[in-house]
Order: sequence, then C-alpha cells, then structure tokens
Amino acid sequence: MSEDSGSLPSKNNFSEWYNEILWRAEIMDVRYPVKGLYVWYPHGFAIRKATYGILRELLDRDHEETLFPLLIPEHEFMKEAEHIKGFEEEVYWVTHGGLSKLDVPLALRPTSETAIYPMYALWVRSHADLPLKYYQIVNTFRYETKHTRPLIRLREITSFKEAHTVHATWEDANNQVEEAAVLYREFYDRLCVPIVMSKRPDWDKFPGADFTLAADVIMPDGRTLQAGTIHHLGDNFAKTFDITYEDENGGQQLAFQTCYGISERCIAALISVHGDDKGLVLPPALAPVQIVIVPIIMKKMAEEVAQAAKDIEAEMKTAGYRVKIDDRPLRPGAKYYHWEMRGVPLRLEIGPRDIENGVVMAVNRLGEKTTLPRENLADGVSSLLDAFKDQLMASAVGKVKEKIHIVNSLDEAKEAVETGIAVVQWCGCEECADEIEKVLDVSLLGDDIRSEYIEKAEGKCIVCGRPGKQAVVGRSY
Ligand code: A5A
Ligand code: ZN
Repeated sequence: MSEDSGSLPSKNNFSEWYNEILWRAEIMDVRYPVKGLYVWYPHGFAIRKATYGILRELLDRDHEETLFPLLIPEHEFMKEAEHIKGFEEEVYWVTHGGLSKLDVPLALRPTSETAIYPMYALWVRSHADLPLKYYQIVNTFRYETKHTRPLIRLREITSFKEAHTVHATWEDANNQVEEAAVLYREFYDRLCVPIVMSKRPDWDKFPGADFTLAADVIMPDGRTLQAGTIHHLGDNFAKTFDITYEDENGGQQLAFQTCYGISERCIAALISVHGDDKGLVLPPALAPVQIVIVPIIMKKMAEEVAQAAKDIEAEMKTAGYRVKIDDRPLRPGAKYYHWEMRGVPLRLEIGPRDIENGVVMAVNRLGEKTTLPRENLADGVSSLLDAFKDQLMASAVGKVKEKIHIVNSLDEAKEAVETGIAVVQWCGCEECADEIEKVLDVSLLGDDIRSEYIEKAEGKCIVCGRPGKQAVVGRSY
C-alpha cells in the first residue's frame, strides 16, 4: 500500500481530524524534538507561500516591506512598562555568546515593537515623513505555557506578519486601524474564511495599546481562533522611544502609532474551515496544485490519451494555472484519494471516449462533475474554479451563521457556547464580564462588533440588567 493508506478521522472529531490532516496532507510534521516548534512540509510550505503571497499583495498596495533583527537588547526591551508586563513571562533570552556571558542579554523577539521603534525614532523627522507604513514577515518566539498546537499556539511563530505605522495624530492612527480592519477582512475573504471582528475588552488588549480590534474565526468545534489583531498604540510607545516629528510650525510633536499582526493561524483557519472527511479543501488561489490531470489509460488509444494529457497541461500552464499530470502507474481511485487529501480544487480526467467526444471530464473537490468541451478548455476551467470558490465561501458562511447564537440570558448563553459563540448584552463593567466568564467558562471576546452575520440590537445586560451593548462570548483556542 502507498503512504495514502488509511483514512482521516471524521471531521466531527475535530481535534483528531486536525492532528491527522496535518501529516496526511503533508502540511506540518510535529515530530521535531522541541515543544511548540514544528516543521513545514513542502506542500504545507507551498500553501503558506500562496497565502502570504496574497497578504503581501494586499499590504504592498500602500505599505513597504522591511526586515529587522531577531535579537533585541534588554535595555530596549525593558523600556515600555505595560509591554514588559504583558510579555515578560513569554520571552526567551540569549545570555551567552559561545562560552562567554553577554554583557547585555538579548531577547528573541516575541513581537518587534522594541526592535523597530528605536529605529523609527531615528527615521521619523518631519511631518513629511508621515504616515510611515512598514511591515515585515518574520519568525517570533513566545514561551507559551498553554497547550501548544501546530499552526495555532506556537513557541516559534514562523510566519508572523507585523505592520507598524506612524502618524501625526491620534485620529490619523485611528483611521489606519479602520483601514487595517478592511485589509484583514479582504485577506480573509480571499481565503473564503468568514471572520467576526470586535473590540477586545480593556483587560485583554495588547500590552501597551490604547485598544485592540481582533478578528476571530469560528472553528468547526465552535471554539474561536483569534486570527489577527489590530492595535491602536496611541502615543504610548512614542513617549517611551522618543518618536517625534517636526510639525508645519517647526514645533516637535509626539507621533501616534498602530501595529497589526497575523500569524500562521490564518492557515489553521483555512484548513479547518474548508476541510472535510476526505482531507483538505482549498480555494483555488491558495492551492499549490490547482488542477490535476488524470489520464485514463486503457489498451485502446493509450498514446493519444497520454498526448492529450500533455496538451491539456500545456494549455493550463499557459492560462496561468498550477497544474500537474498524475501518470503514475496507480489505479485512478488511488490517485483521486491522493489529490483529494491535498485539497486540489479541480481534477480533469481524459480517456479514449472523451477524446472521441471532444470533451474533458472535470470533477471539483466536492465531487461535482461537469463535462467540458475540449475546445477552449481554459475558459470552462476558469468558470468552474470561480464557481467553486464562491461555493466554498457560501458554505463557510452558512456554517458560521449556524454557530452564532443571539441570546438573552446566561442560561441561553451557556447552551450556545457549547456549539459556537453567543452574542449577549453586556453593560461594559468588569464584574459582569467576570461573572459571564466564570459561569460560562468562556472568554468575553469583545464589543463594538463588526460582522455582517450579527444584526445590531439593544437590550439589558444579562448579568445586572442595566442597559447593555452587544458583546461576543465564546470558548477560544
Ligand atoms: N505586534 C502586534 C501585532 C502583536 O504582536 N499582536 S499579537 O500579540 O496580538 O499577535 C498577533 C497575532 O499573532 C495574534 O492575533 C494571533 O493571531 C497570532 N499569535 C499570537 N501568539 C501566537 C502563537 N503563540 N502562535 C501562533 N499565533 C500567535
Ligand atoms: Zn452588567
């Protein structure tokens, strides 16, 4: 038997399914001998490349890419009090160079504010330098003490996209926060992954920020995954790192900043939202192989069939698709299994009868068959792939809507969070949030909800009965 033998656990057992698909679809190998560190297989890495290609494309519209060092000197790291408090338990320290103890211990960046902002203090001179919008895609290290999980809770985040912007005023920075929210929404749209955005409560904001917006993905088991965050940093870091600019009148002004990050959790979301019992299901834009051609070789016309497969491959390449012929000496069923596991959106089958009829059989990853005319095949393929993408989005939206429960009491909320998230009314005070979190064993994810799946409504706090505002609560990863 090939390496493909055996099958996935049902996606209803989401946790098992997730662990198995990572190796069966060749995304991550979890056998690396350091806890919380994992290895990208080439196929997983190709998905990463496509995903981050989209993220780069969106950012490159009006950001510039840069690259800062991994190591941060202790004195810079220790400058911003709130920031230190938030991260001190998660930092790895480099203390030695060879056998000698370093004079200045160096932190492995858990995030790069304290690496970047001392340089921003040098770079930002005048109002003409603003806004400044840079980003980098790097690895970061966090000594996570909660249960580590591939792509979800890592000690080495290998794919940390962090953007850091500088503005003249608090309002300008706030507009950037809104722009980042639109950008993240567009990014997740491209992944066909629905998100729910909200404003994290004050006690859950990024250490050193004025406030934090977060994009949560509702996973198949109903738990939420924080798959991106956007922080308004106010002038907190500017004060600490002395980031000032000269205004039009020659006066020195403190700058205002934002930062926003996405990690490979976006790939965990992509896999989890779309996958099924047969394996990965990938939207065409994210698929390392978008089309697999399976020639149906029989005694009759074997050469013509092989040639037709090659011609189709060439045509698909010319049309810009990532395409593969599978002409291995295996049963067609074994090939289908192999490519379905890896999430290939479209399979083209060509056999003697198809050649005679001037057609190609197309089967999408959800098993739907279409007979396409051989002539102008790329046009037929293009519309099938477009429709397939729309179908994935519609199906993902359908599933998310089922998992959002608008409730009116703690009891209803308790039931709701067993299968998804609850939208409750909350007065905004910390005591009531504590009560909700304690009774339901959930997190209060946020208020100021931005989601087309949640209709705005007013009501009374489900704990104290005072006037409330909508808030999302759920069990999070
Ligand atoms: N400098 C800002 C952008 C920052 O560090 N924000 S953050 O701490 O919220 O991280 C950004 C995103 O990285 C989070 O929203 C989350 O999606 C992801 N992330 C955080 N810790 C992670 C971990 N240990 N493993 C994987 N992803 C993580
Ligand atoms: Zn209340």
